[in-house]
Amino acid sequence: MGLFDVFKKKSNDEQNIKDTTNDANENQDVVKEDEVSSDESNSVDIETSDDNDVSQEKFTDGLEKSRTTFGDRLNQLFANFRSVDEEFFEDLEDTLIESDVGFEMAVNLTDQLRDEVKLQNAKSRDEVQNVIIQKMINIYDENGDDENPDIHFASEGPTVILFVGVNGVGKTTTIGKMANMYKNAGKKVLLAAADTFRAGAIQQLDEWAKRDGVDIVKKEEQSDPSAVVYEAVHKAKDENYDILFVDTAGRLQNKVNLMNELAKMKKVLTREIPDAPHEVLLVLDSTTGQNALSQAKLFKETTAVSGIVLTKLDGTAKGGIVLAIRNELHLPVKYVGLGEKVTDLRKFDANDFIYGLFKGLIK
Ligand SMILES: Nc1nc2c(ncn2[C@@H]2O[C@H](COP(=O)(O)OP(=O)(O)OP(=O)(O)O)[C@@H](O)[C@H]2O)c(=O)[nH]1
Ligand SMILES: [Mg+2]
Repeated sequence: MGLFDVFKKKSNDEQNIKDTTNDANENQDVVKEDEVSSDESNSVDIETSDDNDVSQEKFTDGLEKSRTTFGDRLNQLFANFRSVDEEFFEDLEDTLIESDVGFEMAVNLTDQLRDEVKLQNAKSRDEVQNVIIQKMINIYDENGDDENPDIHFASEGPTVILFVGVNGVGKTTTIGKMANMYKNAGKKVLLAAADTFRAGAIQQLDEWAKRDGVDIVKKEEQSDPSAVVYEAVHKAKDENYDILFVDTAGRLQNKVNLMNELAKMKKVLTREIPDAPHEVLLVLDSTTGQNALSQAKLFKETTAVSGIVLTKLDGTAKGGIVLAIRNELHLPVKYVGLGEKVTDLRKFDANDFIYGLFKGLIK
């Protein structure tokens, strides 16, 4: 059994999923949905920048805070390095826990590193540091082999992307950013304001539509979200839109309502476009750390999530959550939010991310 099988088993066995929406224990009623269809052969790669170096620079700039704090802690650990003794490994474990890679992972990773350091007979600070960095990069790479970080596009007709997640994580903002990105890439973009629940939500998306110069389907507050989706998917088909982004409510009266609402929206979509939605992107706020992971587990149980958008990575020391997501959820992080501005969205690139986290550490 490999390291991550151990993590997976342990987290399945032991992790208590906390409910972060209103109603914790009612998900038995929720309809389990079919897998999200995907057409990998037709995936389109949208670059956020023409130039890779520039893109990486922006990425690492955005990660500055996350990197600095996580990196600072690791640097501090190595600055205090005297020898590879038990105290060092305890400090390492604490550092990993604080960066939110997850408790299980921090403990297991430290165990693995203990063995690896012994195996490679690493003694000096630089040797130990290199072993640790290399190991973390290997683990990250290994575990993402079967994950596709690209957006799946419909083979023909509109691609429908549904955004889900609890309130305040950044769904609407991400749609605003992504709509802009795809519009600039020459796509015909339509937004559906299917969060009819929260006061101001429709207006918020409407403002993004105006700012981005894209079209929107909206109805009055409290109207049936599925009616909005119905109208939007018809419009998208009839008027040959390339992409339909559906904004959903982060909070309803309770979790069952929320999940049922999502199921209903999907039913309306599939009636019009059988393989829709082509993506269900779960938006997670990285500043909530392990809580984000619990939310993800909950959504994954009830909705066929196809990928993650990790927001607010600009404001957190908890960059380790990316490792936790990969290891515990096996869902690809597709995009990351690095700020509130329209340009603060990046396609997730694992190497850039690792580089961002460890930049300055490798001498
Ligand atoms: N710093 C930072 N702030 C972000 C990012 N993404 C979103 N935000 C902010 O987070 C707040 C909530 O974002 P929304 O897009 O309204 O979140 P939501 O998920 O649509 O929330 P509900 O509609 O209430 O469910 C806003 O103030 C956004 O500007 C990000 O990547 N970085
Ligand atoms: Mg919203």
